[in-house]
Amino acid sequence: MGEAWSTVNEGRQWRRLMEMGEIGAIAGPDGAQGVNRACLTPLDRKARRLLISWAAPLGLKPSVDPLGNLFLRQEGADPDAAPVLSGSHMDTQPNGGRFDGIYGVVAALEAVQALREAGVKPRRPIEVVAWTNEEGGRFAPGCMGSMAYAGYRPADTWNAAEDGDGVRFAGALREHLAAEADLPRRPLGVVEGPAPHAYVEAHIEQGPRLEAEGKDIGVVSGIQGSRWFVVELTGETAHAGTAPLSLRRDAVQDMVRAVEALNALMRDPSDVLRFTVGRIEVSPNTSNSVADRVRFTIDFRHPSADVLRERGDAIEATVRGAVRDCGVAVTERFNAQPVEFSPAVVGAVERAAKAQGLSALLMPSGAFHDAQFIVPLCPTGMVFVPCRKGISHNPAEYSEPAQLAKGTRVLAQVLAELAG
Ligand code: HGY
Ligand code: MN
Ligand code: MN
Repeated sequence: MGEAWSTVNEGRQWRRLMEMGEIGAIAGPDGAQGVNRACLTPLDRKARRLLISWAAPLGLKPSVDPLGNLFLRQEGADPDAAPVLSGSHMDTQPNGGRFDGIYGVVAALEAVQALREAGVKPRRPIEVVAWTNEEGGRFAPGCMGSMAYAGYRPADTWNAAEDGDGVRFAGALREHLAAEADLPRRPLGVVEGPAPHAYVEAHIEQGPRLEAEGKDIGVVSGIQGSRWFVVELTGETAHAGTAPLSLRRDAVQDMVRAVEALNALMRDPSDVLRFTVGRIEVSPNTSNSVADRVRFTIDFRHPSADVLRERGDAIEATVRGAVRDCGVAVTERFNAQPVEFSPAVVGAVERAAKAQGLSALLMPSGAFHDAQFIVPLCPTGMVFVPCRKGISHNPAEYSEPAQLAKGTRVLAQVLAELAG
């Protein structure tokens, strides 16, 4: 089996990643090149067609489910056996990099192609998967495709979610499916179809540890929990030059009070807890009118389910206690509990790295991934590769061709083992 992974082709994988990076390319600071490729857009569909064109000569059959999740299936010796799934997402942050998500999809295709070229004929089918809307950048929350696939939420849960232009998720999905009407359809995940035998996702670490500790491979033990909220404050607009401060109902001032109070709630001297207010919308958003509406997001994460529950459940009361003049609405948008990956897959990743003479670090993931929602369905795990200075969600995101190939060789060996 050792030679199976050696046919992973570093150059081919790198060229494919660079070609994908041209679809939605953006210029970042200091000459960095990033990607802005939101889900369910023409750019997203252009990238999917490119992926399908690489898979076609290998005889992989494309299919799309009701959430737009894209599958490329390689039949196994036993076509009735539950498939092994491997992939990630193709959508990016608006100010994203060339590796987050897409690396896991391209690596899964490369691993399947390498196993074919090594003459490996797995017993189980292997399906390369690209999940819809992992990032949650255009439509919140993230992981809609994998959550619906896993039956974690009904498929229509997010129909009313709107993007910055007021386009609803349901409309964007309908347009997307219509544009891909030529592709075969398949039922929605385990809601309507068979559970996979196992799932493995390759991804850049999106943190600094592997590079700092000089390790080739991250053997991912699990993923911390994430909770997303939206806070809406409703005050009263007024003339900036005439309205006395004592009479104002200023939504921005109340937002400041709320964020200050949340900072106190989320204080963590050990710096394990993650708390981010990353998106703020103000109206009327002019310099000489008092703001009557503010909507801001909360992204709160922690590895402990207890901390996630205790502090997360205190968010609404903390905001209400701090706001002085405005109406308050707090809505939870996303709740991903911490997960531990299965020893079967974690062990397979560890063994493959060892067999290939690669240094490895057992570590949790700070970023969430589609794998988080597949855990309840089947043995699930991830393979991390280092990225430069841990930079991600930033055009400067970068990983070396050789590092990415090492991750793909480990993935190929794990897939060969799981697919029998
Ligand atoms: O936000 C996350 O953790 C993921 O990278 N979308
Ligand atoms: Mn990702
Ligand atoms: Mn991401």
